[in-house]
Amino acid sequence: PEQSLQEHFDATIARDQRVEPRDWMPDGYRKTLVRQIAQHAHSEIIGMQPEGEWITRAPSLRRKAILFAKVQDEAGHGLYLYSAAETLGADRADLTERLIEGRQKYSSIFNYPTPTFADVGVIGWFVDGAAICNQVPLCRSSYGPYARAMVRICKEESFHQRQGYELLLTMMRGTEAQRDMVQDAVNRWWWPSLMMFGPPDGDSPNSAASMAWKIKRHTNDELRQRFVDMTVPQADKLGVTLPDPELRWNAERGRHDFGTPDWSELKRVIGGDGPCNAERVERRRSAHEDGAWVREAATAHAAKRARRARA
Ligand code: FAQ
Repeated sequence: PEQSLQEHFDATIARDQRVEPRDWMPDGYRKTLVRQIAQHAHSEIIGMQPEGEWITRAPSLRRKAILFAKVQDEAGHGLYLYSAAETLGADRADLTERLIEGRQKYSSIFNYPTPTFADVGVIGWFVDGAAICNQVPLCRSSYGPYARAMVRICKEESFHQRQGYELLLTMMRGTEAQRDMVQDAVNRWWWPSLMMFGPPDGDSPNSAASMAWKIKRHTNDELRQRFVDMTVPQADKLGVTLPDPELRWNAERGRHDFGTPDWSELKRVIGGDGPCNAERVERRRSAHEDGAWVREAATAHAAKRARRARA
């Protein structure tokens, strides 16, 4: 009976145990997981583009090899996450359709341009840093396949974060022009990085249910605060200024106070009207269409092998 299934699910959550694909789960739980995991997967795949543009223009073989490895990791993260969504009954081809038709979201952060190589460093430092803050707690998410995927993803993100920071340290030891390039990239990426954590708690319709289900372990504002506290000393060490005149240590709270992001900008970018939204989705669409022959050939090959196995 439905009642005891619900009770069993509630007890699993209350005991901090994992929900697994074959367990009964409420429809809302399944829906919200498919939504979040699919958005997360799409973000990884779209997130290959801003930095990927620099692979052919990286300033040395070493930087090219690092960047190649990083962008390839992101493809891998997207694939684990699509697989996690499939354990909930979602279909990967359908999720891809939804992305390229603009019916499913991906992170706002990937709709900003990367005009200089310092952007590669700042993406590693800020964007992967924010991803780590947000995703380490997701290793304890209540849904087993999602939580387990996060373990490996977080290890790789931490390599990504360090390569970005190390790249910036190198540029800061370079010429005046290189230092200016780093500061300019920091100025452009700081506020969009704070927006990655989502709207403020009072304006986050999904948080209450996701926290009760232990899909999310912390609120958007809590994780944003952690990111600021983690990043300020790193900025000092690097010798750059974070572009927020209200940013200061608050000894009473034992945390930093900081200014308010422009939430209307986040709304606009999520709504499709950021600097690069159209370009990102168009590129994903054309890559998908260009790959049609590979999918057809793989399907035909699998069918042939299955026929042979039966014969
Ligand atoms: N961009 O009620 P909430 C990476 C949407 S890391 C776009 O607060 P929720 C690694 C939200 O979906 C980036 N949309 O929602 C990498 C919802 O819309 P819906 C990906 C946003 O889910 C690094 C509505 O606004 N990370 O890729 C954003 O409770 C470098 C209301 O918001 C993840 O996806 C946004 N910034 O909290 C790759 C982490 N914020 O669905 C390459 C997993 C909110 O109702 C290079 N996801 N929205 O139509 C999460 O932790 C959560 O989903 C949040 C949003 C925190 C993002």
